[in-house]
Amino acid sequence: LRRSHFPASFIFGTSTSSFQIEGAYLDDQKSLSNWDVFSHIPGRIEDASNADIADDHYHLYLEDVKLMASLGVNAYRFSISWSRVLPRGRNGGINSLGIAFYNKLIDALLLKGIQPFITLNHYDIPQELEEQYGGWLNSQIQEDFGYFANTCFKEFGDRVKYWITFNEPNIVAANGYMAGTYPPNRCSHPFSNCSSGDSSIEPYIVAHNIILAHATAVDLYRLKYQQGGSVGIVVATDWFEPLRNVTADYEACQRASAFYFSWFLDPFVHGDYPPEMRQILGARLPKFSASEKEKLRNKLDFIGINHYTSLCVKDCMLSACDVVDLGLDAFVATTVMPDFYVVPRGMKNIVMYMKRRYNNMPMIITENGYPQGSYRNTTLKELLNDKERVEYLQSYLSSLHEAMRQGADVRGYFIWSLLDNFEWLYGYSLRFGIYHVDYETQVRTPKLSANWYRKFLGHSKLLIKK
Ligand code: GCO
Repeated sequence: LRRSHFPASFIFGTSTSSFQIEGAYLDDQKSLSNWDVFSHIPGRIEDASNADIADDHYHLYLEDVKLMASLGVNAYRFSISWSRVLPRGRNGGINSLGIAFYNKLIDALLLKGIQPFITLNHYDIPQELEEQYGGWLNSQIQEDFGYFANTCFKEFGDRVKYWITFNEPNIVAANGYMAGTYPPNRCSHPFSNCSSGDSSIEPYIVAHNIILAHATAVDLYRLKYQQGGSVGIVVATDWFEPLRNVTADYEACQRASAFYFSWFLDPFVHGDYPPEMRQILGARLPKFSASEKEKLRNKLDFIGINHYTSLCVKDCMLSACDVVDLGLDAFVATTVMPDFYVVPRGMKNIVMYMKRRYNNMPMIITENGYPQGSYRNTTLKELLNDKERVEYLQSYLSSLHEAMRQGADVRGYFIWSLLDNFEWLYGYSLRFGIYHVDYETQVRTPKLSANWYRKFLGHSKLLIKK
């Protein structure tokens, strides 16, 4: 497979997020985010680390832009730290120092011919919003998010043409309010490590607010500005395969997809939550009023797909959130990350599913990547020689290409991630970068995969190790 098999205008990039790479967690008047606070609670992060410094990208961004330029990518997806731009939310004024940082980053990218793709919200929100009124549980956040989005459109929109409102809101709702593992750690299992919460309704309230907040932001973008760009949302996807070749398992896959990601897409295309969810959840699922349905209509310019793995599903005929019974041993454990299996055909399958269900709306693969871990005592040499990652990326790209040959309207592909970084609950113990980061010295070193991507994209100069 070659670069030339994809359209010339195809977007090839790398992805990151603010919390995972920026560090500088208190610099230049930034306030604490919910993830800053959470990661400092003992016992929450696997390796007892935090993202106070992370990749120090806040100070090293110029070097990181150079890395991207040397790869030959034409796009970069990154997120804006809400607490850097609006440390006190809507009431405290715009932090010009935060704005200046993103302006410098955007200008440096454009100078190298790299299109900025901005994610407005990639998990982290100002802690103050959580404390003031309960964050995503409160409909007030719709307006706060609108204010934040509007600030970004106003400050950056003259140069930025691709916007993503939310990254993986399905994970925010599920991990924050169902499993209770991400902030604000709400759930109703007495045995787990979460504070109070009601998993039978809260995830759905949170989702409702996020979906309406997306529509609010898109309305602002389209009605207030004529910036000529597009706005999408990014969902986390797994491809679900039936464990047995029986109808019950096929239906279980349908339910799994509905509850996992169609939850956040159906409302914008079909005007309501997936039928499977409405049927199973009944009154637990909030309803869209007639005017809200109107507001949601046609509010996506593209669908962002984060795709890494596939899972097997077995029907278990239980309650709503238990419909996904994962036959985990059905795929051979292939990576260091739990539930992460290498199943290239999943890429084509998920894209074809989206094509069918959403009338072939433009799609962008906003994340695809491969973890390395220090569970296995990995040496620097092994980490740099990441042939498994190269094989993974090649095989998933081929699978994506097959979907495109079958008519799927895919516009771009981003590798997660440019750099090793703070991998949420795993801290620094999992490494997704195509550049290795030494967290003591902040030295970035290209892995085999960086050289592969660069060759694939058509740059010929070799990246020399420092
Ligand atoms: C996301 C993802 C990323 C992860 C990546 C690897 O929210 O988009 O969680 O931030 O780092 O998916 O797990």
